[in-house]
Amino acid sequence: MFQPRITARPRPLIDDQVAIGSFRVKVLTVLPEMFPGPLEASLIGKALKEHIWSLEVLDIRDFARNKHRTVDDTPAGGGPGLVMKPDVAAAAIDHAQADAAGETVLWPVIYLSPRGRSLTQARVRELAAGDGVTLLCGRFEGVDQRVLEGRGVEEVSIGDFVLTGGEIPAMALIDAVVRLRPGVLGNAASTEDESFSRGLLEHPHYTRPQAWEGREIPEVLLSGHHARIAEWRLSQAERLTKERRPDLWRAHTSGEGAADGDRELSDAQTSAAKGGQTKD
Ligand code: 4FV
Repeated sequence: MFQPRITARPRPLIDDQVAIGSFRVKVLTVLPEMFPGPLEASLIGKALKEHIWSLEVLDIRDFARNKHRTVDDTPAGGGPGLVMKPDVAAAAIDHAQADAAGETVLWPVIYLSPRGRSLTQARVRELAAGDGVTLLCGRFEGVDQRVLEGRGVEEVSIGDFVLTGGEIPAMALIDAVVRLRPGVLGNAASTEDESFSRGLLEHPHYTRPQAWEGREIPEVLLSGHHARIAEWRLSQAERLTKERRPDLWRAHTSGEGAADGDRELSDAQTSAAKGGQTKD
């Protein structure tokens, strides 16, 4: 088993105090200094301090095989840019997927790339119901295909555009997953009728003042008539989804859409995903 050359200063982000039930995130990157970055702020940052989740950042260069810490090489068949070397990427993945006892952890390894399957709230929910995730961040043309196949790596995209690296997509995925973990969002209710929770886009939102630049809050929202308000919000969500996301509307009307809506995962659900053991 390849032993990584531990850099002189172990990463302060190695969170060895992983609490039971804590969601474990392992990030493989050639730019470890980008983390935790924005993940240290606000609710996600608070959850990190409270060990609701843990972050371990591994520098892929620590798994390079030569003294130049080379992690990439020119593309076979020619062409621009560089490709991440399979042996180096695999060594980093194997190190990440080996828990303290050297057993292979069972959580997914995800490579963030524009070629990936689009990240959806449904996939985020699945990930949040698990124990953890390992995220491989590219910085080049890509990663050698053989390591993706050889290690069963799942490719995920955060959108049809090209970034300079996978680190920001990794942070987006972490934020989306961790916010569904118990105890992260103040009032759990807020995830219930948010975008995609019912396979629909969210209805418009309003707050005081009642009139602003000659624009009024829709009367129904001030009526106190909860059934009519819910009905108005649903009709708005459907209208917006039809207009802006015919793909979502098709999925929604063909019953494919989000099944049971999003709600903060109860401990029972989280542990169910863990195969039944509960904390209490
Ligand atoms: C990306 C995306 C993305 C492509 C080349 C990193 C960059 C570089 N990742 N969704 N869109 N990645 O643009 O996930 O390696």
